[in-house]
Amino acid sequence: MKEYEIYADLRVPVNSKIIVRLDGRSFHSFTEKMELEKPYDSNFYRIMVKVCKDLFEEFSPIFIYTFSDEISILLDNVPFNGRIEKINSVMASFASSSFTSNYDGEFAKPVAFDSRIIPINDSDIYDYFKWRQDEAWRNCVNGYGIHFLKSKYSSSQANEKINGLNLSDIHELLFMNGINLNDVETWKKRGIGIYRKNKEVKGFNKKELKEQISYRSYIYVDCNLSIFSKEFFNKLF
Ligand SMILES: Nc1nc2c(ncn2[C@@H]2O[C@H](COP(=O)(O)OP(=O)(O)OP(=O)(O)O)[C@@H](O)[C@H]2O)c(=O)[nH]1
Ligand SMILES: [Mg+2]
Repeated sequence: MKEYEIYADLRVPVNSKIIVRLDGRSFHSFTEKMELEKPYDSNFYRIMVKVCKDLFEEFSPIFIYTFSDEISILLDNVPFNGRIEKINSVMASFASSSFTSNYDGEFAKPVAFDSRIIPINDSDIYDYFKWRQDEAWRNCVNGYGIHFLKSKYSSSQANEKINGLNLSDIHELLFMNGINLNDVETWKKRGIGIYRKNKEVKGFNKKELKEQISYRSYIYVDCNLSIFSKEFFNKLF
């Protein structure tokens, strides 16, 4: 019967980098049902960051980027010999379990993440994350925009109104009504990055009988990301 497992041998090349992108399934209705704060729920983000840290510890990626209900994981050591079914299913279920175990409260039904694999050349990594960060910004402007319009109009009127506006129109509309997106926290506008950083550790060299400084890496959660640049990624690998 083994020959029926026709997708089991699908692999990505193990000597290349890949990005795995996870996305919460039907999180629009999940967040509605759980009555999460709009447009940003700090506790939801705290849990998404915890999921990212769990993923970081388990799969040792180079970089993880998250905003809204999505997580992009950049890996240079492709796990599971590059087996696509295995990578997608394990990563998605790992994230779902982490999310569930870190959430305080009962769900109406189990949560799930979907997963896709994007093989990527070094030269395209910046473009990929720039694309997602631009999306985080669009998400932020639209999120604040629709939240504001829904406070003034019915849901359908608000949706109709926002569809006729571009990003700078929404920015302007918010500004005229006392909401300055420049003052909004950076993580809402640019997403959150998780990567390794070095910290100084002071020790004592017993042989040479003197103080010694060494460096130890730790997982850093960057809630104050700059707008992505090529240099940012050059420093990561
Ligand atoms: N209230 C609230 N909702 C959020 C927050 N972050 C994400 N969401 C919701 O998560 C949704 C994510 O969008 P999508 O991934 O495009 O839609 P989805 O419903 O998850 O559908 P699929 O991904 O296609 O299964 C957004 O539309 C929001 O409704 C938050 O901080 N607060
Ligand atoms: Mg989703």
